Amino acid sequence: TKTLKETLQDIIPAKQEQLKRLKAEHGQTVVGDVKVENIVGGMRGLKAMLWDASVLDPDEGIRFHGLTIPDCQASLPSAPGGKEMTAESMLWLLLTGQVPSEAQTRVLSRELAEKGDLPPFVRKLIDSLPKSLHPMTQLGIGVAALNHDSAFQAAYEKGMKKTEYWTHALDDCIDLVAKLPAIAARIYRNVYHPNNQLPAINKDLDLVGNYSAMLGYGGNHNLTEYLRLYIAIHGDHEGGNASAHTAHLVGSTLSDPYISYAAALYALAGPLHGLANQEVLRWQLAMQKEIGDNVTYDKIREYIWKTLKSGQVIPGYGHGVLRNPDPRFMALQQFCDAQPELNSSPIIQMVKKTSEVAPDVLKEHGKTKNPYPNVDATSGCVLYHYGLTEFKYYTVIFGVSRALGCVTQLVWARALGLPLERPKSYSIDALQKLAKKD
Ligand code: CMX
Repeated sequence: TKTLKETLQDIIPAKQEQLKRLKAEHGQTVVGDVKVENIVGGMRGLKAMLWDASVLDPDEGIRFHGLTIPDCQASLPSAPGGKEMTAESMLWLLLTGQVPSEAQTRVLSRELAEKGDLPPFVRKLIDSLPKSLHPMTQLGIGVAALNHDSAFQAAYEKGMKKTEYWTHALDDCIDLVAKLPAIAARIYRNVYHPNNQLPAINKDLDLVGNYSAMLGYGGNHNLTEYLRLYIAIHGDHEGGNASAHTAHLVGSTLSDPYISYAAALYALAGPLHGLANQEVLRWQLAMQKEIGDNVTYDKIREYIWKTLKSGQVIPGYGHGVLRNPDPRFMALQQFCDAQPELNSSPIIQMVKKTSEVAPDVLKEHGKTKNPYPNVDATSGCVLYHYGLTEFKYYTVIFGVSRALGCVTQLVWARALGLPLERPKSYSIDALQKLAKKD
């Protein structure tokens, strides 16, 4: 049974060769146009990044190395006693393009558990932060501080060769993924349950099993399973989303994986990106409060219009790329549908009813290119139902997950020797001049 590093060692040379040939033989091939609207429109639709691990089709949603979410659910190993795919099996798939065996997943789980404890100074640092500091800000601080022990940075200082970049990046990336649950759970404990003891990491548990236990929900099998699914499917969403792109950009300066991912976390912390799952719950609870017990489609419709007329977006709806309901939303809905307890929960019923009404309202409103729910429309409400009600914390869980894709990107960028990312910019005047020539 090969380890993750050995598997990568086998795969990397052929990919390096493929890229070298592509550059040499097709470097001048034109693959698209750049329009003024791309430049002034946040580069939407501009295909200008290299990313192998996942592709986001506007209509059918995400595929991880060609596998849809249902394919992954059917083929990626689960934790002992569970059914949902584990975070480490998703990480293996993203990094290698291969479905790991159960034995390989267990070896990786153990490695992550063995590396999961935080250095004492990081514990102290997190404990010193004010409770009122947003949990996402705290997460970024904890992750950035781990670069104290970065193997990549230490090797760079000693003058490592380019061909060695990826192995040191991989060591840091595995260490980072391993330590994220302990940082994230410590923040949760400090901010919301200061009297709770944090349990020791169990070497026989998977990454998310340990995370759930450290959050204080280890006894809740269903929530732990939900977290496994949540963390696996939020892991990667191709290369251009704000968090993945940030990790890639910062990593391209040869910043080590810890500080590259800390930067990505602050992109995730924006309300148009990962913070939306916090916003959805705030919005759905305000809706619940206003509507009261007698929830009807008409009342939900009215509430949506009220939000739109006050100039706000409907959180959990729309997407920069997707043009259909998000399959991640559907996977989480299916998880709810399979459990009568969740199905009868008032907040989950309200989310479902909202998703049946909102697309028509948004179509009539006529602005958003995608009137359908994205994953954030439902993700937080299930946590809320299970008693994890502190919604300012929700994006931290997304932050534990998104590392899977970002570290994959960092390892491969170093393995392929990708250069510093440095696009060229235009001024408005220069664009105007170009447009006049047309
Ligand atoms: N409610 C109301 N208006 C919306 C909307 C929504 N959910 N989604 C888009 N619009 C509006 C935009 O604000 C924009 O209006 P203006 O022309 O006045 O600026 C117009 O529709 C066109 O936007 P778009 O091209 O459809 O969407 P973008 O690619 O610019 O933005 C996104 C995508 C996700 C930021 C946007 O749909 C949004 O704000 N959604 C709500 C927040 C959200 O759910 N974010 C989570 C996304 C998933 C993730 O990254 O985690």
